[in-house]
Order: sequence, then C-alpha cells, then structure tokens
Amino acid sequence: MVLISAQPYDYELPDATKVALVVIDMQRDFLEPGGFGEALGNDVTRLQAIVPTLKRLLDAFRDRHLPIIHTLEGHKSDLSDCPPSKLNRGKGNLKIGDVGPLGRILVLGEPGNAIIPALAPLPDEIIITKPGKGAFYHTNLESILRDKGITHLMFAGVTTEVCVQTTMREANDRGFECLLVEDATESYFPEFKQATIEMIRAQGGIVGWTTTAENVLQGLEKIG
Ligand code: TIU
Repeated sequence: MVLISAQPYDYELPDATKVALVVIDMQRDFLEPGGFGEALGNDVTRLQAIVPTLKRLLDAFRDRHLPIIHTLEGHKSDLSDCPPSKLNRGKGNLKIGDVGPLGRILVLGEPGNAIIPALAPLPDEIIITKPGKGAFYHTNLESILRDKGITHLMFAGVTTEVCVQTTMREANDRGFECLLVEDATESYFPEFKQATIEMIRAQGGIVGWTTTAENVLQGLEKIG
C-alpha cells in the first residue's frame, strides 16, 4: 500500500493493479479555437497550460503499463443522442452539429472532436465516447472498470467543474476512490476550478481527494 500526499488527507493506493488514470475530454473541440468551447463563448487558450503536466502523468502510467482511459464528448452524426435541451442551449453562432472551422461541432469522428495530438491515445488505451458531461452516462465505463478490478481512479482533463466534476461525482457514487490531479485539470474559469477543488475535498472528502501531479508521480515511484 502506498500513501499519496493529498487533501483532505493522504490517499491510500492499495496496489498498482487497482488504479486507472481517467483523462477527460482533452479534445480539440475544447482546447482549440473553432471548436465547441469557443462556440460557447470561452477563451479556449488557457486550457493548454496543463498539457505538459498531463503528458508526464500519461508517461508515468504508460511506463508502468497501468490502465489509461480517455473520454471524448461527442454526438452521433444524426444527433439522435443529443437531447434538445443540450442542442438548443446557448446563444452562440455555432451550435452542436453545425459546420465550423474544425468540422461539425461536437460530432464524433470530426477533426475537431479528436483528442489533441500531444495527448493522443496509444492503441492499447481505452477510449470512451460519451454524449453527456459524465463519463458513466450512456457508456460502458463502469463495466470496463469492474471487469478490470479497478477501485481507484485518478482524474485529469477538462473542464474541471463540468465534465471532470460530473464524472468524479458519478464515480464516487459508484464506490470508486477518486483523486483529482489539480494541476492536470483546467477550466475556462479559474474561480470555478478552485471552487471545484475545494468542494470535492470538503467535508472529509465528500467526493474524493485532490493532489498535485508531482505527488502522484512520487506515489507511482513507490509502487514500482
Ligand atoms: N463547457 C464546458 O466547460 N465543458 C463542456 O462542455 N464539456 C467538458 O467539460 N468536457
């Protein structure tokens, strides 16, 4: 067993066979101009800051052959999996399914919907496509994790208060021990990122733990 220094208290990692890294939605649609994030009115450039840290985490998991799960938010080309409430929300010029500079906005298989090249999944890594904010909604993520005997999840990706937090809450309710890597997640709103970190670890870790990538890397070193 390894203890990873975290808040509100140390995170216990029983052994390396029980942990997976979940990288949420590091897609061009959220990180590059011309995608869904910008269509919603956001400055997408600030999300780029976490890419090198996230790459270090990926490398550490890859070096140890630990499971990595990438998620992708996107919809079928006929948008049959996109509820009207999501399709019609917002007042931007481009909506989900419209053609933008990176292809159709938030549609699976379009250039803009892909994971950014710097963090591209390797062939043996799992990719979960999801129509919602949470990665457990309308996906087989839970059965994949149960089949692998995974009990501990480390979370990174974007955006902290939307898809990352929603997925952590879904995972927490399903009994997974959830750790958010603070410097490997980002939001369009710094104050929302900070609030999310604090609300996750408040009340004795009501949703889970938070820590730094450095602490995770040190923990992985100890586990072998
Ligand atoms: N808009 C926003 O902050 N996020 C999303 O729409 N999806 C994810 O967080 N991936």
